Amino acid sequence: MAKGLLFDLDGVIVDTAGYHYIAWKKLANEIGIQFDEEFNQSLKGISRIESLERILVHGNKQDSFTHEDKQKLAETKNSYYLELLNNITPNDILPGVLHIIECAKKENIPCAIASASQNAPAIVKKLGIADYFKAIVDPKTLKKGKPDPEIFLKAAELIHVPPHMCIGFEDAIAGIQSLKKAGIYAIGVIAEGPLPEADLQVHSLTEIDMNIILK
Ligand code: B16
Ligand code: MG
Repeated sequence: MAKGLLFDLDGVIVDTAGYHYIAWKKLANEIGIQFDEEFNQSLKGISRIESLERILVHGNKQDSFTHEDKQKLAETKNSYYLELLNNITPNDILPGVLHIIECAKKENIPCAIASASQNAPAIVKKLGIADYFKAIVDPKTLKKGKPDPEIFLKAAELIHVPPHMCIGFEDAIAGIQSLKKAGIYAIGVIAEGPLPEADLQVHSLTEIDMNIILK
């Protein structure tokens, strides 16, 4: 069935959402904005600068900072996040992921990462699985983030597989919408609420039958 596998990172391969939350919360507190874990859910799959914009709107401070201020705030958040990433080891790879990428490797099915995170190459390296991925999309090269289809179309292009012959794995609503607009079969990994727009929903990648996916 699939000739290429496209993976989101946070929430699919590793759970870094908690680290993003701690880092954003620290920054938000410094500028007098409070937000809870429920609001943090709405930042899943959303780029760093767009996440900051949403936090500023949430705190009614959207007009309080210049473009340069916002760039600095985003950099500060990332420095907090990078400190937390030091804790990541291969033990943090989510269940089922290794089995899927190992099967894909054996069958010569290329895999790519389509993450909004500019830290994706460093995270994949820390997890010890960089060699399983033929390509990692650089989100800085994209015009639009998820839910626009651009990131998954780019990932398919980088592994030279037509989108309709790829399968994508995503945990965010915006990511599922991106996959569907790109014409890619979407497997939704449910963490909180359901992902009704996905073609298939699972609670864990251990539920994936690789015989069905690859044959
Ligand atoms: P960075 P994904 C996304 O990862 C996260 O879900 C989102 O919370 C984060 O803001 C975004 O990456 C950007 O991350 O600040 O590291 O560039 O789910 O697209 O893998
Ligand atoms: Mg995600």
